[in-house]
Amino acid sequence: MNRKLSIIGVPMDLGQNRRGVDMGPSAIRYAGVIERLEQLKYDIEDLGDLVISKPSEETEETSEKENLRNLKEVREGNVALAQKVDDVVQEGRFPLVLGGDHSIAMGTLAGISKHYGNLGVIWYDAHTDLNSGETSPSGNIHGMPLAASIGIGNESLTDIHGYQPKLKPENIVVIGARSVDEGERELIREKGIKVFSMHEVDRLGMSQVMQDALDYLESRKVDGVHLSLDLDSLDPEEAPGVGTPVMGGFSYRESHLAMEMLHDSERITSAEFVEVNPILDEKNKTASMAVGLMGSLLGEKLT
Ligand code: HAR
Ligand code: MN
Ligand code: MN
Ligand code: MN
Repeated sequence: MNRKLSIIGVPMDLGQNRRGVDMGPSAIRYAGVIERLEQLKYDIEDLGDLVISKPSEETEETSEKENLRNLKEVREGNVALAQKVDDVVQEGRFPLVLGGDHSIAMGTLAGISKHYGNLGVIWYDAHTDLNSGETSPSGNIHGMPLAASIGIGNESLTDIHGYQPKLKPENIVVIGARSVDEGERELIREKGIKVFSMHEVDRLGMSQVMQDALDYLESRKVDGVHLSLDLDSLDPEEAPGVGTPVMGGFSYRESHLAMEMLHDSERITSAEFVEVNPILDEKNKTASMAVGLMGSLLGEKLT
């Protein structure tokens, strides 16, 4: 594991329409992320939070027409994030990105993927985030980052950082899906995207699913693996601080095991933790959970 870690906060809330997820990075910092990871003897550089601009009227017009809420500002924030992440990877450091809503995955992947020939991704989420303006039931861009990263959707999202696609559909593994829209289902079928839904996890258990996911990426000969973890993958009873909760999610223990297995695989080269919304949370529980999972991912062990 890369011992040099750079933390980037992204107070983005324009990819959806509930207040509060822009405070995710603060909540995660307050839950002690730096102290926790310092104990693991990482060389940590905290790059602070990006500045995200407020929505304009021009944007509102596009939202109506293209079904893409806050398109201009979401793009701008992701363009800035892509450059930050690009610099971090260039310096040989591990980028750890704190969200913010899941639209920021477009910028993270844009900054990372140009450094790899065959990047893989683990998308740990209750949703598959494979919508575009055409298929989205909400117009919320946080439901679109995975589609944009494979080159599907509006050019200003697919082209962030000046190239596309960022990912091959066959290098994606989704884990935890339990809310999938019709258009997303079609895309999964058409592109052959590997999805371990809650059904598979119930049948096989997390241990087997995670092993299968890692074996699958190994068979794809990926040269790096990005973990994109949406806190709504967890059950809302345990992680209530998210904007789009879906019942029937992972327990903390299952997720902790998943993170440990990812750590032990020595395959993870970057990560992001998104959708923490402290306004909807109970006593910063969800942010604390995110920090706990980061600890497990980065090698925290009892013995
Ligand atoms: N699929 C729905 C939509 O596109 C809900 C997306 C929910 N968003 C996230 N991302 N939190 O995983 O509107
Ligand atoms: Mn998501
Ligand atoms: Mn989600
Ligand atoms: Mn354990």
